[in-house]
Amino acid sequence: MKTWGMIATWRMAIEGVTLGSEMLKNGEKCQDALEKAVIFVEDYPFYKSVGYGGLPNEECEVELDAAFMDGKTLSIGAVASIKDFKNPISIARKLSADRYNIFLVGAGAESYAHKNGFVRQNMLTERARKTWELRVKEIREKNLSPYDGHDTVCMIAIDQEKDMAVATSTSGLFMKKKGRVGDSPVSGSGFYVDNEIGGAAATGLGEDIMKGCLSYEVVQRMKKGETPQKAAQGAVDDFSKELIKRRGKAGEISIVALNNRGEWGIGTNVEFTFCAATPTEQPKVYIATPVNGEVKIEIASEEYMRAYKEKIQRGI
Ligand code: SD4
Repeated sequence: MKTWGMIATWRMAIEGVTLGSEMLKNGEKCQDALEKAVIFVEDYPFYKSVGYGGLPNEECEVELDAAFMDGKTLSIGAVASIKDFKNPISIARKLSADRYNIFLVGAGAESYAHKNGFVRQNMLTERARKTWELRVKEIREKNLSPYDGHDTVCMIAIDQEKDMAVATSTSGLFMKKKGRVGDSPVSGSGFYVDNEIGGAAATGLGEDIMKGCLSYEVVQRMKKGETPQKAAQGAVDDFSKELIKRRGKAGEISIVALNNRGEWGIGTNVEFTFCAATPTEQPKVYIATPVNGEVKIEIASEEYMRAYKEKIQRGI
């Protein structure tokens, strides 16, 4: 049997992974499977940290970051702080075909998207605006830290021809400063993939993930022969300790990894959900919980899935 595989961050990726894994099973390319899978997440209004319905910055604008990398050619395309375009992942993928100007930000990214016919859309939903208003009120009344509510969708895939790719898409940190960019569109930090080894992608506090170039680090650990699980968990543990030693604290960090044999693994320093599919595993949601230096990985129960759905659609 020819192998293929897909892994993605967070529960929100399951419908996309289901779509993408069908394509991989049918022999389609990993790049197409990833783009289609990420578009599903971007378009779904109740996923509040990616694409349409993503949570806004402190000025109530939805600024999005996305990246795409091809493991065969090492081509990269990325956009950051882009506003009012429906599918940032497709813009990032298109940029990855270019020789120069592969990472565009803000007005430059918007102008490129406009000239290349990408669909414009106001990405701020009524629901996201209400959430923003509530948060502003809470911050004022309870003196809370505004930075919270994040979840990037990151997906890595290998197809039957053993080609690999990775894609990320996010609205970044809720209440971020205008123009703030996290790790998700930054090569080596938010994502990395090399057909000859494997790929990794990160979610969590971008400010900390970037300090350790963690996706590249995981790929290099796999290059030395570590399994995706050992590489990802080892990189997260070692770097979290390093951050604590030098700075007194470490942000939330979770990483998904897939090697070029289609084996997957994850690393995390907080409870984290992810989705995976291979020829022998139906697309599933898993819950990873760090306990005493180990990570427990369980399949999400039907009750968990029901409660999640109810929670994301609940009135605000
Ligand atoms: C960022 N890493 O912009 C992203 C946010 C995220 O789970 O993934 N949060 O820093």
